[in-house]
Amino acid sequence: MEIQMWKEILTPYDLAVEELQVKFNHIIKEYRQAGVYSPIEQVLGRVKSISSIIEKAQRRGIDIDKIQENLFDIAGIRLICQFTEDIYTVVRLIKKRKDMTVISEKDYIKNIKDSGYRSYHLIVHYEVETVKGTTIIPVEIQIRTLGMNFWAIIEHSLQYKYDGEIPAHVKERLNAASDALITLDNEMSSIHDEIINSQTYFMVKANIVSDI
Ligand code: 0O2
Repeated sequence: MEIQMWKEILTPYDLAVEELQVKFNHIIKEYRQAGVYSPIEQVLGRVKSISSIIEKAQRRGIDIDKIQENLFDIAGIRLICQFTEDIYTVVRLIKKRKDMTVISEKDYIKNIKDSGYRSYHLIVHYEVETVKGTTIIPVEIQIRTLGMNFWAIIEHSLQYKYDGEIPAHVKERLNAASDALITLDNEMSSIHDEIINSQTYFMVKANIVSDI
C-alpha cells in the first residue's frame, strides 16, 4: 500500500488520539482546579506505526484491506493512575460518558497474564469528524498504575531485545518483579486515603490548585 494511502487511513485515528488526550487531560485539570485528587495521573497516546500494523496483521493472518475492521488498537490511549482503585474509578468514569461507547473490556489485573502483565483494557468506539465526513474509530484505552506501567515498559523493551523469545531465567525475574509490584500496589492502596488527603492538603496549602 502506498504511503499516501496509509496517511489517509490513519488521519482519523490520529484525530481520535489527539482529541481523547485533550479530553482526558481536561479531566485531570477539572479535578485539580476543584482541589480534588485526580484518579488519572498522566495521559499518553499514540497511533500504531505502519510497520507495527503490518507486522500485527501478518501475525494474525489479517488481510491488509481488512485491517480497519479487525485491528482495534491502531489508536491507543494509556491512562496512568497512582492506585489500583483509581483504575476502576476511571473505568466507571469512561462508561458514563456519552462521547465514547465501550465495546469490550479485559481486566488483566484480576486475570494477570502468564507473562506477569497487569492492566485494564477497554476498546471504545469514538466518533470523529474529518473533511471526508464522520467516522467511528475503535480506540484501545489501557489503564494502569505507575507500577504496572513501569513493569510493562521494561518487559516490552525486553521483548524487542530478545525478538519475542525472552530467556527463561529473565522471565523468572520478570515474574518476580511483577509479584513485587503487586505487593507494592497493595501496600500503596492500604495508605490510599492518607496519601490522597495529604496531596489535597499540599495543593491547597501551596495555593497551586488553580495554577495546575
Ligand atoms: P504495542 O506496541 O504496545 O501496541 P495481542 O495484541 O495479539 O497480544 P489483543 O487481544 O489484541 O492481543 O490485545 P491484548 O492482549 O488485550 O493487549 C494488546 C496490548 O496490550 C499490546 O499491544 C501491549 O500494549 C499490551 N500487552 C498485552 N500483553 C502484554 C504483555 O505481556 N507485556 C507487555 N509489555 N504488554 C502487553 P501490542 O500490539 O502487543 O504492542
